[in-house]
Amino acid sequence: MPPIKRVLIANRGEIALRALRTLKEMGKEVVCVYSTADKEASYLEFADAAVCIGPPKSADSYLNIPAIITTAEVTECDAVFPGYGFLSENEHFVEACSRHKLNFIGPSPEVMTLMADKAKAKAVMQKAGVPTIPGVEGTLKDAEDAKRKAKSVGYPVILKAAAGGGGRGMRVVEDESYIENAFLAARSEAENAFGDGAIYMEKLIKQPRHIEVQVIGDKHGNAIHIGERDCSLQRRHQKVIEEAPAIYLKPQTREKLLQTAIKAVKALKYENAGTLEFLVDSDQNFYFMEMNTRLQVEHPVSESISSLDIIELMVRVAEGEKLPSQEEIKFFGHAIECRITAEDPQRFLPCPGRIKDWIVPGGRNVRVDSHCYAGYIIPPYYDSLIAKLIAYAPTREAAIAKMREALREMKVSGVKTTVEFHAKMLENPDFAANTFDTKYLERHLADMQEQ
Ligand code: MV4
Repeated sequence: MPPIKRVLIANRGEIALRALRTLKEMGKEVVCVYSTADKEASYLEFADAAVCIGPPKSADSYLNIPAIITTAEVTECDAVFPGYGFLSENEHFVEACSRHKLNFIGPSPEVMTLMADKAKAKAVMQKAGVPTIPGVEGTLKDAEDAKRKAKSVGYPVILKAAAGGGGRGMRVVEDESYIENAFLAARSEAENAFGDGAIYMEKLIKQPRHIEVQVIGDKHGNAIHIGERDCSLQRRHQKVIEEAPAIYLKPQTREKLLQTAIKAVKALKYENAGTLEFLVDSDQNFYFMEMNTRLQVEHPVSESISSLDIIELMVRVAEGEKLPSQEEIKFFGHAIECRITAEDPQRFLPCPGRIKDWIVPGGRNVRVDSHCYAGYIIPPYYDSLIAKLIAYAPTREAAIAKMREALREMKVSGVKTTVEFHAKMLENPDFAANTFDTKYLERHLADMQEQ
């Protein structure tokens, strides 16, 4: 693989700016694409070229494969950086890149396709010796099949869409009286959401933690981990706060988890950056859940504790370079990320519009990843993430103190944001004590908002 000269960033917002920074630092040229809704984005000025690829709707711009490939050709790019969301996990896009001799900075379309089918991914992981959630192999034939199999798995069970992720097409079933209706509901929901009604069954893990491992593989069969992240604080399957490392894990569990992740990456011959998601139960058992074949929103917390630039590693791996050895990766300290969104904090409804004041915190080990500025208009067409605030310190306590101060200094007016909500969360005793699970906000949001 020859060195990359010119990269098209097939994304928008904070991650487009994040990628542009590393690429320019590496001496690469950068081409940005944008929709007409994003023509005022300030990062477009930092690119070597910026090309409008269509109207606001994602389907007509950031998801428009012919428009993006054509732009890459016309501007003489030799590589594409996908970011997260949009086309980042679209195997047809990866194949189109390769047909047009564009180096896709990410994994192969084959592994992408495999991991997109959650039931197949689970079977492959099981074969590789990765612990998976107890349940039934493969997908369910019909409601009758679901009923029979739930008996052997034992209630409560959970039904999941094979094409799913993000909780859609998912149903918890407490006892046999609900199983048939739950199966039919899950199947039609999956059918509508993904055009694929395939459903599989697992035992329900109670009060789980969501802990994921950042991995990266190269073209030479090497694989390393960049530690784990705890993403247990979620609302409606949207992550709210992420941390690294996951102090919930006992050191022995952590070591086993990280080695398991590397085993999986090697078995898959996985290339480039990815994340293995696990559920961890109250007895420190961990189970593989899904693999994300892309860079994730929360990658900065892993960068903080490892001093690595994950996008730089992704580019180097795509150029055919060898990864450093695991022993060379050193971890230190604790990092917390707050996802600040332009949302009504009462009901978490998107709140697009013009930002009036934009004052962001700074100082030692405070990182703000954002494409926003005073006067910027948040378009209503895309996700509502306006800034990722990352605090890094030697200990979790010190990182919490740093984040509290950072949030206190953050002043955004003109649109509603979740800054205040995050400030409350960082004062929350359960957060400080690390005694929450993935359902915490579902249970406590109402009383938190009364305070
Ligand atoms: C589970 C589970 C409990 N037991 N599977 C949610 C999204 C999808 N990726 C899988 N999810 C879950 N699967 C078993 N067997 C609980 C969840 C879950 C969850 C997981 C991670 C983070 C937040 C969550 C919120 C609700 C449910």
